[in-house]
Amino acid sequence: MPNILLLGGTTEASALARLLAARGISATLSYAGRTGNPRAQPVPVRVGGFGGVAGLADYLRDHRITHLVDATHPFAAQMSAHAIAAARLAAVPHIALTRPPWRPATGDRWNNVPNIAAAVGALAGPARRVMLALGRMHVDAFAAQPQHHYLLRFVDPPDSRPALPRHSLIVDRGPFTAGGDAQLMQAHGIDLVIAKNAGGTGADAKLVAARQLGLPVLMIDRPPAADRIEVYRPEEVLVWLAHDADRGV
Ligand code: 3Y8
Ligand code: NAP
Repeated sequence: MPNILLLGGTTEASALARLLAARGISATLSYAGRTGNPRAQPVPVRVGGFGGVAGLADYLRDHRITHLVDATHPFAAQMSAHAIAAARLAAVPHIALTRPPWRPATGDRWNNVPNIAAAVGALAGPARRVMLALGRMHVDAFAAQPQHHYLLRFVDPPDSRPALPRHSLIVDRGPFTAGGDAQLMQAHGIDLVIAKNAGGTGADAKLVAARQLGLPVLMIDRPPAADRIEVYRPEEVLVWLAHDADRGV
């Protein structure tokens, strides 16, 4: 009988959890514990780190996990690297459920940068009104460009005031809508949007809104892809599981 560990925190992970629950396939969804009240799931949930590669390999053995599905975010590079290493150590089949990177469409005004530090560097110059839709984890890096007014959007209220002298803070969780994001950008007089190339449908509203308003986007490219099997749709994970079952795993 399969017993899946699903590393979650994304729309695709939640969609796969629903498919597994509907088929009565045993699965546990794992959150890092980054947000206060993560979405409820139709399968058992565990929250918090595993304690590195060794901790995850122990978890796989101790809980008799038969398949490891990494459905974390494309920028969760450390978790994904640990998943590959721990699956190998524990000899557990591993697959990544991810989403293709966004590609610019007609009318998009993108400027691609390789990482957060390069995005900060690209902000040198006169004050602008910048929508920083990166969540809470990377905000402090932008204190190096304090001249701008930043519109911040966090999932949870921050424990301390963000270290940016001029900012507005929205506490809201996605998925968002293009209409809602366009209204937000106009209300705050935004003239530049900064986004991570997360891919998927839960965070692309701001890109559609920026296109509609003719605003430039500073797009942060995702870390280089790891050497692993990748699928883009939850149904493909079920095919992969069935294939393993045929091989009598
Ligand atoms: C804790 C679990 C689901 C998953 C929903 C998706 C869609 C809505 C849009 C903007 C961009 C951002 C951020 C975002 C979106 C989905 C998805 C997605 C982007 C939750 C969740 C967890 C997280 C972690 C969170 C990070 C943050 C990133 C906010 C739950 C709500 C900016 C990513 O300390 C923090 O505030 C941490 C924030 C990590 C920053 C980052 O580094 O990217 N995601 N987001 C997961 C865990 O503990 O393991 O609370 O329910 C999940 C979702 N957030 O089940 O329906 O993309 O799948 N998440 C980005 O795209 O750049 C918001 O504001 O426009
Ligand atoms: P990260 O930097 O790659 O991981 C840092 C450490 O956090 C990992 O080594 C691991 O700790 C722990 N961790 C990460 N994901 C975990 C999970 N699903 N279950 C248990 N432990 C986890 O990851 P991150 O960028 O902080 O992202 C954290 C979580 O937020 C991920 O689950 C990711 O999917 C989610 N996220 C979602 C979005 C989105 O837009 N949907 C964006 C970013 C992040 P140990 O080393 O102790 O095991």
